Amino acid sequence: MHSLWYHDHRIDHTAENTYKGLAGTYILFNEFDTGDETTGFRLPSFGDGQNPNTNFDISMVFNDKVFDSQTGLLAFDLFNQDGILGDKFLVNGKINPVLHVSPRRYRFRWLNTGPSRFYQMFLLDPTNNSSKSFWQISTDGNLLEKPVQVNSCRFSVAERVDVIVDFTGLAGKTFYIENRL
Ligand SMILES: [Cu+2]
Repeated sequence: MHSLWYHDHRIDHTAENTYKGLAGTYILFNEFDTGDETTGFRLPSFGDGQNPNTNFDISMVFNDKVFDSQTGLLAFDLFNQDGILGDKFLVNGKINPVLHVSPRRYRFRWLNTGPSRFYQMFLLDPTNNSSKSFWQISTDGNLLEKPVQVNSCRFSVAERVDVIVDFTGLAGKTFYIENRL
């Protein structure tokens, strides 16, 4: 067990309350997946989870939302039972945020909190429109037996994938995490 999450589960209000942001990540380490890249599987270090100089293990909570064009407030139709597709994409509560990384390996813990959209994420180099490959190391079940090199990851609502992206030798470059579903 590694990348877990929790959210409000009030009956008939789960989607709405999660949509409002009542959700969080819950990370577990053990003697193999230690959070310290000098021990165990040597996955990128978690550090204290804050300091960008020691934290190379980063949770990214993806969701998409609708904002009322008049008020700018979050919109959610309580009577729509068919789901909702947002036109704004958020990571950790911010629309289209930027993450500055060092030219090294990172672990990204990707979670889709929905409420309805499936994602297939690519790491895109906009200068030549190519996608950069990376390593998938888990499904939302657990770590995979071996890392798998992929060009994209697909994950549906409430699912998680952990990936390793190596930015070595890519100083000064920009990449987009792009959903193509
Ligand atoms: Cu749940």
